[in-house]
Amino acid sequence: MINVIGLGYIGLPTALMLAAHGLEVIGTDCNKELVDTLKAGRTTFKEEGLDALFARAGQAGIRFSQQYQETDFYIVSVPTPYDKFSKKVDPSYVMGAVKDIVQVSKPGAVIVIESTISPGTIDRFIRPVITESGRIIGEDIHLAHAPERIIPGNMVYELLHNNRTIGVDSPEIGRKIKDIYSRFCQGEIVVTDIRTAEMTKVVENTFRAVNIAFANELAKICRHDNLDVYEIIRICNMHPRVNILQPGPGVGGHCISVDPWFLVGDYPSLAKVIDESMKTNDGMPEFVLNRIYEIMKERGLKDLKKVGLYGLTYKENIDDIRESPTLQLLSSQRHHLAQPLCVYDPFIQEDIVANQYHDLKEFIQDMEMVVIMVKHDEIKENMELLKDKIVLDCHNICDLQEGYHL
Ligand code: SAJ
Repeated sequence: MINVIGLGYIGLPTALMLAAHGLEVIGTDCNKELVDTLKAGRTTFKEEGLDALFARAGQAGIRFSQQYQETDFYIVSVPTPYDKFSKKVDPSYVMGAVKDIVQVSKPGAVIVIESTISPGTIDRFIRPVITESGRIIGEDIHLAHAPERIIPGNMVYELLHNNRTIGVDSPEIGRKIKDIYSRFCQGEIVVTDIRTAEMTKVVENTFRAVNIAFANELAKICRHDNLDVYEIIRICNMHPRVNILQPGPGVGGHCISVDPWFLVGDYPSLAKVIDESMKTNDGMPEFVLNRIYEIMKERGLKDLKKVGLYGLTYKENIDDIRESPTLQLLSSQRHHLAQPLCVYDPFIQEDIVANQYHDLKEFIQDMEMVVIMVKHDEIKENMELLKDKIVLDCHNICDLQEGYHL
């Protein structure tokens, strides 16, 4: 039996996928409300294909509990927040989970940590937790790191098709873990050591963050000279060895906007390009805010209540607002003591910010200027609503005659 600890964005789909592929699974989470919701037959967030997978796993007999189970295989996918000031990962949830597992685990149990951790976390924080409990690593308990790689918005597909990395202390445990993930994973599964697995995960997200920062910097350079950054990137990407990502209003989510900071936090005198890149990305919401003020001045707009931000989530077609560029922009605006801009997002039903709308038509009708912060399909399908509005398109999705770009 597999006990999946932590049923959030990663743990839940992983637990469901394992159960749907014939393994006995119990999902554990300390949040009673979350466990009750799952037991009542409802998923806890929106994701393409998740409800269908939930139904399959339910038929296969998946169970949910607040209790850790006595078994010999654990997957840990609890949150790893980071400290904004020290830029270091907070491993306390992972440490807590491992501490609780060793109280109940069977001899020789395997603990696979899927949560993203900074390189060295297992040696520095997790191994001591096990040693202090009196258990011997490699005999009573085996540790592994199999970092998750699935992208919100396409998680179910990527769980099935992405390649995976498994970091272990011994090839034998690597084979055992590989057998389990192979039940559903159609990608290649690489077995390596734990330090390498920790590093690869953070490096993958850092690569993407640096590439996006490069695109954002190009957007600023092109703005300075009134050049079309999208056309320039499109043409450059026709070169066989160039692949530049897209500029945007900021980088959100709990991965690309967080993980690279672990390297800056741990190697401050070495991670220079990464540090600058993260600062560039973090500066984008403020850049958009200045663009808004600039356009308002040019068009003679005075009333901030007539300026609306379309989109609150950190990216398109999902309901996750963690580190969202729109929230960052609103927070910058608060520093300027300005009246808050209006906001609308089809994926956010509850009121989480001031001046929030819940109906697209009403929102656009009330605005003179609309800023596209998130490229949800909804706005792409309703472009005609924007025809008499001043539009600042931060994603190059509108066919703008007279609109504005980043
Ligand atoms: N973004 C841009 N320009 C782009 C692409 C993205 O500005 O060209 C912005 C998005 O709008 C968003 C942010 O970057 O605000 C992050 O979005 P994302 O789609 O790039 O990535 P995440 O954070 O949703 O998921 C990433 C993925 N990592 C990589 O692709 C290397 C995913 O595979 C990881 O599993 C995930 O992080 C994670 O959990 O670590």
